[in-house]
Amino acid sequence: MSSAPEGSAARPVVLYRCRTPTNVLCPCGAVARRLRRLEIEYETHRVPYRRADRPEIVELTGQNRVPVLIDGEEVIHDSKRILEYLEREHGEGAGAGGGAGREEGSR
Ligand SMILES: N[C@@H](CCC(=O)N[C@@H](CS)C(=O)NCC(=O)O)C(=O)O
Repeated sequence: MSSAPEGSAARPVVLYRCRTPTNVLCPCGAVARRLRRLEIEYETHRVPYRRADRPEIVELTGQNRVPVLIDGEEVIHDSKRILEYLEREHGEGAGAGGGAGREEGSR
C-alpha cells in the first residue's frame, strides 16, 4: 500500500552506477556520496561491468558509461555534470537563481 508512486507527482531519484562496492574509488561513488551528503533519497541500479551489456544506459543517454542520474524528468550522465546539477538543484544555493553571489571565493 505504501510503495512510492512511480512516474507521477513524486520525483523518483535513481542512480545507475557500476558494481564497485565502495563509494571512494570511482565517479559513481562520488555521486553516491554527494547524494548522501545532500540527504537525497534515491534508488540504486547496478549495471553490468561490460559497457556492451548496458543497453538501458545507451537508451537513456546515448552513451554507455555510468554514473547516470535520473531526477524526475531529468536524465544526466557524467559525474561532473551530475555533481554540478545536484549542487544547483539541491545544494545550499538551490533556488537562489542567477549566477551572482557565489561563495567560497571561487574565481
Ligand atoms: N568521465 C566519466 C567517467 C565514467 C566512467 O568511467 N565510469 C565507469 C564506472 S565508475 C565506467 O562506466 N566504466 C566502464 C568502462 O570504462 O568500461 C564520469 O566522470 O562520469
